[in-house]
Amino acid sequence: MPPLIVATRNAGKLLEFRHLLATVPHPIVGLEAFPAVPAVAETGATFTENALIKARAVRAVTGGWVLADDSGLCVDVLGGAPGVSSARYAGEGASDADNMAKLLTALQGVPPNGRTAQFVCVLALVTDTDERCFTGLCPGLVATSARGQAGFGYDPLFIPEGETRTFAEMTAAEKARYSHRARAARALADYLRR
Ligand code: ITT
Repeated sequence: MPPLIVATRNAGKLLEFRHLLATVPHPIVGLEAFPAVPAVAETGATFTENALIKARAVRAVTGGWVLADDSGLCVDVLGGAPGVSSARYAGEGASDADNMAKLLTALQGVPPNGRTAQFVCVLALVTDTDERCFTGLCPGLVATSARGQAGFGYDPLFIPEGETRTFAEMTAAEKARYSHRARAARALADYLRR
């Protein structure tokens, strides 16, 4: 089985993929094995467009089977922001802490029941013969302050539906019961096993 090259520079995502795709019949390889791969500009207007842009760019350099993830947090009262701009919500090169601080400020005064949001993950798989996307969604609420140390990105602020803890207060296996990435990865894994 050809290796699956995971086209991400986000260490938190790569760690989750190693866990979520542990049973697929392909070795999982990160971008550290391909230093020639340049940074890719995410110029698309949707998660699907950006996932395909990243996967195609890495396939053009590596020639291998490539999996790319575009994901983000869409907050209802903010009209879906930060959405596809989640990684750079507080500006180019912003840290997770900067992005969370901006989100908390944007939601100042919004009561808990008005803080509905969903995490979205689109996975693009590009192979010799195929281009295919898999989507996963996770509804929940944005907390009023950051809680927990685990995970990455907005995890300390996101409480998935049916829980009282944030993603950052969960183990990787607990987060995978709910997460947008786990849902998309399950659809991908089913496809790869077929
Ligand atoms: P790559 O493009 O290299 O994969 P990135 O971090 O720039 O890395 P995205 O453009 O897809 O990735 O941005 C997604 C952002 O959304 C990410 O930086 C997080 O801030 C947030 N995000 C996505 N999934 C998340 C998750 O499971 N938990 C917390 N935050 C998440």
